[in-house]
Amino acid sequence: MKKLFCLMLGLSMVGCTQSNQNNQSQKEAVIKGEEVAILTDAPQVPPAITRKHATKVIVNLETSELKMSLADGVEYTFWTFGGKVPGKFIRVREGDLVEFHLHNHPDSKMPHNIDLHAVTGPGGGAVSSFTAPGHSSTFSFRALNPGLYVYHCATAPVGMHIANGMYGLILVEPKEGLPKVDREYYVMQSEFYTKGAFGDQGHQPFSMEKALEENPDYVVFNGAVDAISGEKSLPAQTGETIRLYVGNGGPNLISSFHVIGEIFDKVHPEGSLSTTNKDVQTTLVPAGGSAVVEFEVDTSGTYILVDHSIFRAFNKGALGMIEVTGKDDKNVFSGKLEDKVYHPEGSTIQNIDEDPAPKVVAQNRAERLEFGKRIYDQNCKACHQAEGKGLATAFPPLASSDYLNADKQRAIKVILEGLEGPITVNGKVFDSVMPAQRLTDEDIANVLTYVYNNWGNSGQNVSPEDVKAVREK
Ligand code: HEC
Ligand SMILES: [Cu+2]
Repeated sequence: MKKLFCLMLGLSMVGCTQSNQNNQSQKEAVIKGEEVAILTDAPQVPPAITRKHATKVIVNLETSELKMSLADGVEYTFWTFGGKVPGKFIRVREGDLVEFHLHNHPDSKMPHNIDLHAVTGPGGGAVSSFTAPGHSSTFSFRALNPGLYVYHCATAPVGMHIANGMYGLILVEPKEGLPKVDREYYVMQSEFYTKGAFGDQGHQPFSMEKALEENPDYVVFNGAVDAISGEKSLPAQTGETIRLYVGNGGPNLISSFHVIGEIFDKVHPEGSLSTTNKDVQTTLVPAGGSAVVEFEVDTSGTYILVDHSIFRAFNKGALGMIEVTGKDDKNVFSGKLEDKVYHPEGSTIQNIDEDPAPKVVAQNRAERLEFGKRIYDQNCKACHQAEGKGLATAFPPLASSDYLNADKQRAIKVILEGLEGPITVNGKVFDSVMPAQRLTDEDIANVLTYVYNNWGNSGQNVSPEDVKAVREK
């Protein structure tokens, strides 16, 4: 009856036929005032929303195409929302009316648009926001459903716009808000497909072939290798609760998101804030999807964020860090209590059995250093860390290493044959195992010359003949 009445009056169907919930958001349609959204670059998240009513929120986002670093020595022309990859984090409240202004920088070569998964409406806003270089488009939408949503460019070829970096997250906070936590961070995984292999230096163009094969060279958090590790690790203090807004821009891969050494106390799977899983080790983040994870950090140390499809983490870049400082809780974790060499009968140093890399021959010293860096990044960095810093008691430093600098022949032998048993490096004892590295004489000469000529080392040079001499001994 009511429906009929509405139709007769020619009123909108929405007001007449839909459920309580929508009646409520209808009530909220009476919006008070307006505000301009604060947008942030990853890993920062805009402040929590404290207002208790819906409002009109104005979002200004600019697309631009910029040459930036994808990895040490590797450049890529990124297409961006807001000048960084991932794009700016947008935070609104359920019921808000979002007035979206998409500006495409005049220097852009491509038109761009935006499809926000938080939008109810055709294309998620894609058609309405299609914008040529040097133009702006405006459209608005009502944030009906709370949750953490991906947005991305949807201009043809869509895959290419996403592969070049055009994605980000928009959080629609539920009306009642989110529980307070000590820290919130924005982490977004994605892949890059380059003409060259992982670590190949210089400017790398996009490879359509590899994108079609879904075989990326890089899988990264926040748009570059090491964007959130080392000096750029996410800081936290023991006893704090951390909330990570995790997105996956894809374009192709699903992430098995995991934090080494932590258990997620809470997961809102697939970005659904109305669903909570507890005590989770690894959560799937689909391409074009998200998850919100929360955990308390009880004891200090480095906690490593990975895609647990683990070759992506250690060989393609999908690795980040949370650096937790503060009081340790020995009741939660003791740390290493004892370390002894374990020698089962007949054990020998293990060989990592793979074919040596194809031979590239350095023509001069500059090339030897350049190729050496590549070998280092691919073969040594996983253990000896960036800039040869080493890791706690597990991997000795190569930076300013007295052990390394004292004896070139011995260093060559370490790489050829591996090393085990106690050694002292810069006054600290390491008692571990380094597997023999299957590298050519040329590669060993390159990597050692690179290491010797960086990070405060002695500046010695190592030639393939030096390596050959040690190998033949
Ligand atoms: C799987 C981890 C791992 C990889 C990969 C690795 N190392 Fe090591 N390396 C170690 C460990 C562990 C030791 C210490 C062994 C011991 O305690 O006897 C070591 C020791 C050394 C040392 C002597 C100690 C020092 O700090 O000067 C040198 C030199 C060295 N590695 C160079 C390299 C180079 C160059 C590469 C790459 C071609 C490489 N390592 C790859 C784990 C690794
Ligand atoms: Cu685009």
